Amino acid sequence: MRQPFPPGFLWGCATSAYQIEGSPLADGAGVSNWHRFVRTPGRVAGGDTGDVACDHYRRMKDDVALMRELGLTAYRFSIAWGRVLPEGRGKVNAAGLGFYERLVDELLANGIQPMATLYHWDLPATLDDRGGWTNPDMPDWFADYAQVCFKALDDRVPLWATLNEPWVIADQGYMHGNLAPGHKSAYEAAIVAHRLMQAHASAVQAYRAVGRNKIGLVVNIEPKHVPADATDADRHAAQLADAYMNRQYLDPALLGRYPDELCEVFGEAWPDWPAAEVEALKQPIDFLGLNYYTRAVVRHDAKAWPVPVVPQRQPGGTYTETGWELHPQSLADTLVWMHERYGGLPLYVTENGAAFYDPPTAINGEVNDPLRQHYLRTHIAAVQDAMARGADMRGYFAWSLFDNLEWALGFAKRFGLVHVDFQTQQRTPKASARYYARVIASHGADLDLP
Ligand code: PNW
Repeated sequence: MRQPFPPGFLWGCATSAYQIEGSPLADGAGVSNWHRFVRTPGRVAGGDTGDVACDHYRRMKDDVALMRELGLTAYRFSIAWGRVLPEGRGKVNAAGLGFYERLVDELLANGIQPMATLYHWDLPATLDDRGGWTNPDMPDWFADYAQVCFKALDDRVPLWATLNEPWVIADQGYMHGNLAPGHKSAYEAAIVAHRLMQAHASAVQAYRAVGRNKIGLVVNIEPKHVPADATDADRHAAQLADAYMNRQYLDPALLGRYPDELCEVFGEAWPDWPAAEVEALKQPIDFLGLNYYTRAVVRHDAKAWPVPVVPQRQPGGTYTETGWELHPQSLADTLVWMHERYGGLPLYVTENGAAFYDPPTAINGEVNDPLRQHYLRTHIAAVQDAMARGADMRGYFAWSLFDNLEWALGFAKRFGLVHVDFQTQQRTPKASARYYARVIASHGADLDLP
């Protein structure tokens, strides 16, 4: 027997501003770090940009109608900081803020609960020019921006997330440099990690002063396994990888400390943060959001940096087009781990999905994506498994509503439940969207594949 989903459990899809909106400079918006990054030769596959993307900024009403057609009860989107504050701070741009007010009103009018993420990687360029997330003033600037959003929207937005995936921001933006701003410095990454958590904590504090709903943090967790013939070196390296990717942000936010292993991971680049500063990172939050895609089976490799591990491909494993192994059991295990380690907080799966390219068939324009349906079915079942094991699950958001700009990978990697023809902007719900609609209609009682 399957665990029934609790009443009020939310069924949603997730997106982010730069990946779908297009019109990046419309109505007085400021230039963002991503607007610049996509214009730096060699940064994004195919030279793709978010200049048009899914043109959601102009098609928002139709897109919400489509969400309603699919039966979504919730929608997770992000607010572009530079639309609200073109200079990053100071003057509020009412027209930019107005877009999100209209979006939220439209969602509510269609019975869809909004979850707003304040930061999903698009930083005003003026702040990037001041050192971006390395700047010690960033936490205050972020809290000021958050405050503007709370004041305008908290009467209508029941769920807020501060940051999307701080690990990706620090690791891919400042350590390895494949995402904006494209820096490669362990020194910067260590500082950025801390500033991000300070920003999160400051925004939560600001929320307590003015907000009346719920606020939480969204992290991506990737469990680290070792192969059956693991050595001590493999096991130790896996533990470092787990500290770096999975505990570096949650431990300070919820336990008020950093994992000890970070000193070893960062070496001399790890600053000796004052204890009081670290404790202040712990601010009570109302929920945790988990973005889960895959696990990794890792081996020690001294050449890898900053954590001496390399992932091992599993013979017989199923891999998506981003090279991620399909492993739903690890979603259940991760949710139970979060539940047990971080005090039984309400949990949402805030992203979960897979890139498979399924071209519309010429005959009837349908997009048949059996692998994505299988992915959804097995991962939603994993959420039930986690509930049976005690996790306090409140909702599930598929990534993503649309095929969209997959950051540095461009438009070629398609995560959407809805296919987007980027020439015509035609939206075609894939078979997985129809499947998900059926799951929602049965409130998760019917997960059978067609
Ligand atoms: C997430 N990793 O990114 C983001 O929140 C989305 O914007 C993105 O489109 C989606 O997942 C699919 O990639 C991630 O390297 C990027 O582990 C990288 C990793 C994880 C998540």
